Amino acid sequence: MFSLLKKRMASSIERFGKRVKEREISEKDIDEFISDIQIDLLSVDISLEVVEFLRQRLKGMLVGMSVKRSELKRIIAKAIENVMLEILNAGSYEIKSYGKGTCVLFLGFNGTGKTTTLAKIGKLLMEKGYSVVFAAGDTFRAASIEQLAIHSKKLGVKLIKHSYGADPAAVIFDAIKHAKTKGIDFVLADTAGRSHSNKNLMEELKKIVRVNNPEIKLLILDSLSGIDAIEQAKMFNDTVGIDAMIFTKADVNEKGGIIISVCHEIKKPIAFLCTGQSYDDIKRFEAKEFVRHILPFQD
Ligand SMILES: Nc1nc2c(ncn2[C@@H]2O[C@H](COP(=O)(O)OP(=O)(O)O)[C@@H](O)[C@H]2O)c(=O)[nH]1
Ligand SMILES: [Mg+2]
Repeated sequence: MFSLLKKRMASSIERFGKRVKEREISEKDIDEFISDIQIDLLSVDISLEVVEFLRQRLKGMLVGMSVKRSELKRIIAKAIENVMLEILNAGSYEIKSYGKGTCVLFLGFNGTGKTTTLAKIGKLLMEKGYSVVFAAGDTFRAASIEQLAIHSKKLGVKLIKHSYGADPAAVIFDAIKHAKTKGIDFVLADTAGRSHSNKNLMEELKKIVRVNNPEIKLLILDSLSGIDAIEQAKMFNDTVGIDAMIFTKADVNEKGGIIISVCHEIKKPIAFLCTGQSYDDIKRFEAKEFVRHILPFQD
């Protein structure tokens, strides 16, 4: 998982250590370092905007600094770590209860892992002692209701569903009503995958939010979708405002830079990383651990 940058950046940092000629780090040293590393950053889905931000921050932190040759590598690695942590500063995110019937909406493009992640979070919440109900709010894609029904059976969770073609706002409304009546803590609401080209589906999403006023809106992003995820995040955030993001398929992604690019763009916290297809393949996102995992030379 996410090991590509570590390998590629290591040699650029080695070269930086050899290249700095004077005792003081100059602007030119940083520019040369950025040119050296830019392709590697872009190749792991770190956006140009992040590359420029890194250049400016490294200059601000390091230009004029007198450093022993033996220290150079450690100092630049540490500075890069600090910039990455600054970008991920929105921090981690915990799903909190806002009282009975707290509604958590799962949003995203087709196939990003909304339904699978919803089931994983259902299990996590139940392990914490909460009760949950699922709402089959994807009434659009064939077999989506059955897919959620399988999870609901396996996990022993009640499923509120209507038929295909039904209004998802109404399905979720019924689920919230059910939860409030029965004293159930969380409604986990699935939704259909949608993109900006589906104008009707985007209008439908606004209606879901207007009618149900969900306390928590989670955007599910496929980490394999590369820099497309930046546009997806912007679109959902502009349309309904999201609370936090979840990146899936980290288990089959060697890049990981997309997480930094998206955070730089929309400045929202990351709740979880998903690392496989089983219920337990989900872990809380920890910025420091993530940054140390993707960068070389961290102590
Ligand atoms: N390897 C891997 N596959 C995942 C992960 N999350 C979801 N998937 C798979 O991605 C596919 C689409 O998932 P689904 O939940 O149906 O996506 P949805 O269309 O957004 O609801 C399924 O085959 C899932 O098993 C993950 O973290 N890792
Ligand atoms: Mg689905």
